[in-house]
Amino acid sequence: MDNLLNTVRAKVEQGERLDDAETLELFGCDDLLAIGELAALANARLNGDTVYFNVNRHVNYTNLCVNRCTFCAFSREAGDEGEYTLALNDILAKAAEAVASGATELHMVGGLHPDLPFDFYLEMLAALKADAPQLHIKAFTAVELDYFTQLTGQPVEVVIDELKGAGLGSLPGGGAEIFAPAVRAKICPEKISGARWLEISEAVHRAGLKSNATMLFGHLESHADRVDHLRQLRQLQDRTGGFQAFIPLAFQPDNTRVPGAKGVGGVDALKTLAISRLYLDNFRHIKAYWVMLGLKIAQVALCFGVNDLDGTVVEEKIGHDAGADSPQQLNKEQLMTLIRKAGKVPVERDTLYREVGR
Ligand code: V47
Ligand code: SF4
Repeated sequence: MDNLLNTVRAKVEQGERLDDAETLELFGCDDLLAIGELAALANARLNGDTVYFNVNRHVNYTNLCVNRCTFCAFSREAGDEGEYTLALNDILAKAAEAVASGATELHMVGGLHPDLPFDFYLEMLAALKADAPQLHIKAFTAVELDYFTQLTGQPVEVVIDELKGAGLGSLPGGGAEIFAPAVRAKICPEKISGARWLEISEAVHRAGLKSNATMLFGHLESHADRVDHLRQLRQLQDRTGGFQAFIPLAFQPDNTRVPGAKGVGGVDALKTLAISRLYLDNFRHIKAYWVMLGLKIAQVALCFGVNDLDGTVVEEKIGHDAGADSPQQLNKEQLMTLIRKAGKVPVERDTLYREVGR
């Protein structure tokens, strides 16, 4: 292990890439503090002491979904208890609240609704842009974009152009899950393949929009599956440079149908965040999504290579339906205190990582 850690240290110091075998070995290494220190070093070179956050609001417009991923406690079928679809006026009211609270971003994703036409999404974007032009709309995962191609019969490039024309600003990173087909077949058999997720992300970047990338971890995947996932993201980022942030999402097991899955402990979460920082040398931002990690682990992650804490969120359903015990929202002062108490400098950013305030 000392050999491994010395090799990784030399590579970090010289700005060289980790290879897949080294990265797999790191997942098996018990020296969490050494891995974290190396990740912190790699992060400091890119971002110094700065930790970003934003003031945003999540809106999940519907939980009806024609896919029934076994890890998802959020989705419902028509007629199920708790199913909902927000009316356009409800969505506009939430956007107005977001503006009043100083938000710069609306983060909108939903289930694959069985009946809503593609025009609904275009109208939603146009109405939001008309009502709240100051909000950046980060919306729709690659999974939803693929669904829109099925609804319209149009290629994804056309779907992206229409969404962009209606006001879409960028894409969040959901739907990536874990690319390994054998695991995908168990946790999300109806979802698009990892290859299609990557293809759509590439089309998004070619259209001039930024997006994020996620990895759902702590269910049935192996360490090798995680490395495979990271490898494919690093390769695509080499081609496009269109990813802004990588967000490892810690699996929440309650109310899900993943057999035997227990969720993620703090050591695994911190190690996965740190290794992501070390391997993904072409991602400037590694985000600790406090909703899934819990506030304490998200704060400690700031000393393990992480430089972004996401946002104020306000109303979160996907993680909380699956048992996340984090709060529903944080205000700006709480986020800044968390960051300061980790010895870092909080910087409010907009969606495109421009400074809003320091
Ligand atoms: O794609 C679903 C995940 C994602 C569970 O881009 C679960 O800035 C844990 O992508 N346990 C949606 N995770 C959330 C997401 C996201 C969140 C914050 C910021 C950004 C960003 C993106 O949530 C889904 C899926 O991977 N998810 N169920 C669960 N039980
Ligand atoms: Fe539907 Fe997304 Fe939940 Fe899968 S993760 S069931 S696609 S809402």
